[in-house]
Amino acid sequence: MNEILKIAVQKSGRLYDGSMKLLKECGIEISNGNNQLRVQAADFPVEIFFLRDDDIPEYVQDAVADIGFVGENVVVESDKEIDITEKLGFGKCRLSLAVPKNGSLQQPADLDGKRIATSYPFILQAYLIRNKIKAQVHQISGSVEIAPKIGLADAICDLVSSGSTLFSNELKEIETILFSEAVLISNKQLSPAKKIILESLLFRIRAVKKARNNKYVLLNAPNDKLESICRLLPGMKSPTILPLAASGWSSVHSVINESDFWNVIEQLKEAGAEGILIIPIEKMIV
Ligand code: PRT
Ligand code: ZN
Repeated sequence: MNEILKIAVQKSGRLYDGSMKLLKECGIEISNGNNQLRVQAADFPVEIFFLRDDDIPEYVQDAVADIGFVGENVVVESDKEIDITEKLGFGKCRLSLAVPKNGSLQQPADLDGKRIATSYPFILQAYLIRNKIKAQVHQISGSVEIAPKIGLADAICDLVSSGSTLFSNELKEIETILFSEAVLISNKQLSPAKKIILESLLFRIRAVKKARNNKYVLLNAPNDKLESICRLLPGMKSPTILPLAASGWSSVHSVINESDFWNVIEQLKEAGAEGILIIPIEKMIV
């Protein structure tokens, strides 16, 4: 029988859409119209298992699934024997300590002797030991942000993304304990055949991630400005330069990184570029 790689994905919740989008962009079409627990892809040797995110590390450790897409926060908290193989670039958040906005607690050391509510007791306890803070950890499974208001705790340790939950509960962040995003985790004893499928999937994931982080740029430049413009656009190897029908002008094509995108565009304009077009890239293989 041909091998199939079993992938665990969150059944519903914050990571579901990002996981399914990534698989789709990797050319893996899954139809989960009937809300099934497991679905086989038609065009790639993988089977998707839809699970609660908290169960994914254990299932991957125990080889119920071969790999999984899950938040790094859940992986670290679960402390299972698995490999973190790739960061996936979505589901970004941070696990932070937060305290009442107008209270006397200002910094982590002030938490000595205090009570902290969290759904991440393992990560929090390790942080407290590392920083020699003697606080009581109260494990609660949801709505951690209301714990100080109802008198259950003096501070919280919870996930933050936009910060609006903290804001509306009159809490402020005083320390980030962990930065997290969705990661691909793998079982430590994959068969050689499964490793080959995983390598092929990783190749596609990396091409998608790279494309998301880059944009294709097309612009017109007077020939006497080409040198300075090309210096701003190293591209994958070097920019492509094609003559325009109008004499003395060229069209320059290249790739720029999302992170310095606006900065580079401004510099290109200053250097004499005109008619700048920015186009999303679907896949990028270097
Ligand atoms: O049902 P299941 O157990 O599978 O899902 P779940 O309810 O345990 O998890 P879910 O779907 O809420 O989150 C899944 C994963 O998404 C988490 O493990 C994180 O890796 C990631 N993630 C990213 C977040 C957030 N951002 C996030 N903001 N998970 C939770 N939150 C919560 C946070 O706990 C707090 O209540 O959102 C609130 C804060 O958000 P802001 O935007 O107001 O700061
Ligand atoms: Zn969960």
